[in-house]
Amino acid sequence: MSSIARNPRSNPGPNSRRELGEQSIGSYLIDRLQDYGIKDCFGIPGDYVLTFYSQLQNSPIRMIGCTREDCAGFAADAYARIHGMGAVCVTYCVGGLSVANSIAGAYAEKSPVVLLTGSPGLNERINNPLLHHKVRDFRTQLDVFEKLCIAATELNDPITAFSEIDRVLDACDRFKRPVYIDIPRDMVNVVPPVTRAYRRPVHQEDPLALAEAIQEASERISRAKRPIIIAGVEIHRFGLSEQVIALAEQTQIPIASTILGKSVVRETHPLFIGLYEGAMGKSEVTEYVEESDCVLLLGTFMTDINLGIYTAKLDVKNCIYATSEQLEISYHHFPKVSLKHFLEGLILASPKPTLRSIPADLHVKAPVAPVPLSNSEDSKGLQVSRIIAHLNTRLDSKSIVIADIGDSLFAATELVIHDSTDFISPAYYTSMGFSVPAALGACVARPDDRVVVICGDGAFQMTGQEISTLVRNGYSPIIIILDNHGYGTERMLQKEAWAYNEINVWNYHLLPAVYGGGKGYLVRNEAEFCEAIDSAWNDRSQLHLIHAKLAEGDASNTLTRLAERMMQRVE
Ligand SMILES: Cc1ncc(C[n+]2csc(CCOP(=O)(O)OP(=O)(O)O)c2C)c(N)n1
Ligand SMILES: [Mg+2]
Repeated sequence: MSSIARNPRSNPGPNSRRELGEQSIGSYLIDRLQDYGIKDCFGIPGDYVLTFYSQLQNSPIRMIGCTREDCAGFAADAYARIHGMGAVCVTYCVGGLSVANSIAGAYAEKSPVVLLTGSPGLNERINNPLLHHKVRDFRTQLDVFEKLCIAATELNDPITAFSEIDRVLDACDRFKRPVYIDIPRDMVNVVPPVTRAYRRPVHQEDPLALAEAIQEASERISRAKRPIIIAGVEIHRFGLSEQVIALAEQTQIPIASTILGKSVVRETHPLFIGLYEGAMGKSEVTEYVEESDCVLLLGTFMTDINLGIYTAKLDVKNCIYATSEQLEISYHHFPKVSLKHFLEGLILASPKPTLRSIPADLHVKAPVAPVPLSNSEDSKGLQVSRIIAHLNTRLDSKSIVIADIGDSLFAATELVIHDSTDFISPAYYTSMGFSVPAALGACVARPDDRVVVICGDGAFQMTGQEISTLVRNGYSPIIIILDNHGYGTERMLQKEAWAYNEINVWNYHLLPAVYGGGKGYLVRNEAEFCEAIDSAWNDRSQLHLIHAKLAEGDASNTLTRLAERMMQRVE
């Protein structure tokens, strides 16, 4: 996973400020985006945002045109997860409302995305005319994004515009959630009669609560005979991997992770024992975690998927639950304590729990190349678990794996993420179609890394056309489409074989010809897959699209276990 060292910024102030009456609202916004390390912006223009688009185009920020606004949103989300903050710029309502689902996902999974949008000029709104793209009234789009973002503003007043930009960008950085900035088109070039001396906001913390929390947590950890750390996605978002590893190494407490937090610590670390997913996960990991008398949940979201559809059995009285939003130790709540300061305080307090040994079957081993299947085994057809086993041996610290929703995600949990490989997936919000546009965001954020996408055929049919933008910009990701002619995950949740879970089967491997670049492969067995992945891995000159036709009824072990749990709820 990207270490914070690769994150270029953290709550910076402006580099330089101009004199009173010299800077327009649009230009100030562009400066401030760059202060937060934003170098690229995804989107699609439209007349209400053209003036601002032209300003962006003339700035050092690189504009990346996408095929759809929701794709631009997913790309910005992945860019933000890797780079620290991302941006998407779209036009009023037709663009904004198309990107709403991507922004909702960024909110749910804490990804700091700035949504920039234009809107009708204030002078055009007099007498409430029926201007194109308007829905109910001129505020409709703002109203929607006030619900989907941590902060939202319409820059409709020159006097407050600069401070509004600062307020909203600060919130994005602080809460790692998306924000919304709307510039009416006649405000972009307005030069406010003010200068803005940016002041870093002071976040209220309570040192007494912090000291008491550290003392209580430290005493509990020292008394523990079977402690465990469960590291969640916030550890990555807030750049705290080093602190979690330091705490684990100092106390020798074993570490598990959640699906959403997969790869927040390198999975070949000797203290790492695997993913904790309640009854959905490997039973050895589940038992080891649930037998604990002191569970440190660090930056973990208690979501249904993370907790194996709520099959996790964690006793609150044994838990220390620390996130950026709350700190609970057993039944005690500690307000105004920052996750970072809590972790740093615990490291200083240096608690000494009983050493907990890790059974041999929980030691995560570095992957070894799978033995090729015998002819009789291979006659079953291509299995997703075998694809994952082969991929496992290819990944290194320059790989970024992006898994879509469906068996792509469940099977990918079997990957061992080593060194600082990134693993990105919308594992909580679970919106299909994330992976291909997210690959664009990842390629833009880290062009030297190798991006590997694992995507179901259903998910691919939603947003796969973003391959076009990848080709246009000369990127070379490897995209593996798992073709089971439909919604395999949904099929597993129902006993009957419903036609609505079937989809039209495409010749995915022929798409590079349509998009004007890249190489396609059709693979039907393991030998063909190995040949294709060899060829793809060795060629960085173009995009590779591997159309993997799976054996009929194939599913990963994780999906099989999950389906059993979910069926009990769905039916
Ligand atoms: C945008 C969106 N629409 C619908 C769903 C519901 N859903 C979850 S998994 C799934 C099927 C996924 O099919 P595919 O991408 O082919 O992956 P598979 O399950 O076959 O591995 C559906 C429709 C969703 N999660 N997201
Ligand atoms: Mg499918």
